[in-house]
Amino acid sequence: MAKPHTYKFCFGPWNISEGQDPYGPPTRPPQTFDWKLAKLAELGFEAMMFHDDDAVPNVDEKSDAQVRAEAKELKRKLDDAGVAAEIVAPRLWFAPQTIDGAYTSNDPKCRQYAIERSLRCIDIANILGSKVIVLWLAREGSYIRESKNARKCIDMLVTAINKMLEHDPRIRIAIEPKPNEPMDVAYIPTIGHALALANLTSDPKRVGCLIETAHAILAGLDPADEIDFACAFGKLWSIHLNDQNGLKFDQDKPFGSVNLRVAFNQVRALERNGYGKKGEYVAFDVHPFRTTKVEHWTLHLENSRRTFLRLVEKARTFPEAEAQKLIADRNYAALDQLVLDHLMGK
Ligand code: XUL
Ligand code: MN
Repeated sequence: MAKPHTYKFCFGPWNISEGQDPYGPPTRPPQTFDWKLAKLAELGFEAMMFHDDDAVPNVDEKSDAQVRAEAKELKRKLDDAGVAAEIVAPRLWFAPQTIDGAYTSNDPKCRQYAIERSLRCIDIANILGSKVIVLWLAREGSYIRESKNARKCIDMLVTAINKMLEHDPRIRIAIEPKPNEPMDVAYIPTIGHALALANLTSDPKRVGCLIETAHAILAGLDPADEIDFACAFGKLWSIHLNDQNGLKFDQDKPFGSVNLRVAFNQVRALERNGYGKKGEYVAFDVHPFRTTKVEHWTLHLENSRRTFLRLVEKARTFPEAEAQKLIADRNYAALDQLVLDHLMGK
């Protein structure tokens, strides 16, 4: 029997966050990037994920030469720590130019800004040795539907992605859909939308997706089914595992924290699709609770990995033959209990 593969894990500097929310200030003092990198390496995670300005702070204020020099400096740091750069994502929701959207802004100058920033993000990714650009299309949608022409916006998204594909013939783009927040309604809310959009671009095979558990739940979908759908196209290039308690704000809770069975089914889907065998990482896009003390600051990350690995064991020891018998007999009540008993342990 083939040896079961081991997974490689990853998180971003933003996942060691300070606890601010729309109603209150930070509850923990900020830590330096170097501290976060050291922590990641100490915890035995294999890679870090980046926004362009996590890699090169204040990227908009810097010349191309400066951006390259700083990216090279970061690459040296990562090599010294033995940590890979998983992905780089342009932060297209923070600058004044992206107030009314980035690629789909009604202002052509702002759309141009978003495209230029994305091309720079690719240059940074190349220096860091990362082959995937993640696009969380945060502000591509509307608060007021009449404010934008959604049909034109789809063309604008395609134009922007084509520019990126043209800029670098090797880079791949993984779209991370989310149905809402910060927008009321997003143009690319699900994996189906992301992969359909990929087909409109100039090189569909280089446009895939990243699934985030919380985002799928916010869309009213089961993240395990989203995983199987993306994998049927060979297009799941990264994953943000976390958890979400229903239709609320994006909670980014530790993996499995709300619904262990939904988490189990995501792990099963990853296992049956051989996720990770082509070098893909398991990333945890999780945040500490606001109440977290400084000395417990990385527990949400360690716990997410621990839960993931325990669920891998549960997936690999699932009584498959017994389950198949119950499926053949259409005895789904017994199958339901078989799953629960397996998860709870005897
Ligand atoms: C937002 C989100 C982002 C992306 C990266 O909800 O998940 O952190 O993962 O831009
Ligand atoms: Mn995410």
